[in-house]
Amino acid sequence: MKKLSNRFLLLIITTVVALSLAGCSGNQDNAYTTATSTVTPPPTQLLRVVSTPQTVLDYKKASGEQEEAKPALHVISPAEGAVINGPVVAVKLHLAGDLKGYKPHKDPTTQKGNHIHVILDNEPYEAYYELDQPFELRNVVAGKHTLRVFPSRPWHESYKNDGAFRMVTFTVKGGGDASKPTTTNTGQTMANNNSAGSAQATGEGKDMPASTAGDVDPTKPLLTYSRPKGEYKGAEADPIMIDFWLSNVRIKGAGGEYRVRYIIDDNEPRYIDKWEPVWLSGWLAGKHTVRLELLGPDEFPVKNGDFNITTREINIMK
Ligand SMILES: [Cu+2]
Repeated sequence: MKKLSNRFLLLIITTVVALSLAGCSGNQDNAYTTATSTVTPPPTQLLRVVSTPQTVLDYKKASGEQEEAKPALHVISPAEGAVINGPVVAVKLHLAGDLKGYKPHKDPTTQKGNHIHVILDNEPYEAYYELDQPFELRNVVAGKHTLRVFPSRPWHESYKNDGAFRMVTFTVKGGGDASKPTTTNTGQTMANNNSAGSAQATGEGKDMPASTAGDVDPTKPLLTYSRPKGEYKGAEADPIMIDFWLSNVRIKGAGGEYRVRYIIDDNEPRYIDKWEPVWLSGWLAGKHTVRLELLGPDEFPVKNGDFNITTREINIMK
């Protein structure tokens, strides 16, 4: 919207300059040429789908058979349907399945490593690296909530095998202060709850009303937005990966009737028919919106709470 109005403003300026020059010379064609050559139009962002970047291919090679792991995640706490008194919710996960050496852990030198994506309601995820250390949600507002978790690789691509993804619904009574963000015990923002300034400060695009679950049916088709999120700098800003989780859905490319649609900024919608990451190149510096939708057989977004249409803001610094 902002971009459009900027472009519109530029058009007006160009026209005004052109008309005033036209007034001087009395030759409108000539004047227009002069005016447009002195005003540079804003560059257009032309995104294209590219192959997996070499750095990620190198990562995959280095992680060996872990790429074939089938991690199974279990949510010990909060239990499905739990009613929790007070604004603090302890998250306890148990990782099992065919791990082939897969273990969440942040390498202190590289600050990267396997981790679990933890999503409260439909907020951007937070990373959980050390499962033997506590992960707490603080200042959770009263009401019904969902928690979604799934294992992820160092470059944030999720594992997509059966059992990797879990969702639980729980209710908080006597919850926190909705004018303040919901955070983790380490101070990461889980939900901004519309408190002043913090969305800007974190750059995570968590500027949303007090976070609650909506009416999500775990047995119905569900798209879980995972990436992109937050800020991208330097080499990590190009290409950028779109990644998501699909539940109770067979996508078109696998013989089903569902499609994923994405819209970047105000651009033309594009479609994803395979459940795998999409790498996009050609981003311009600045803020962008990324919208992911799950479309049903009728080509309309599938209603399931508000989770099947998700828009995030990302910030690209170059
Ligand atoms: Cu991640």
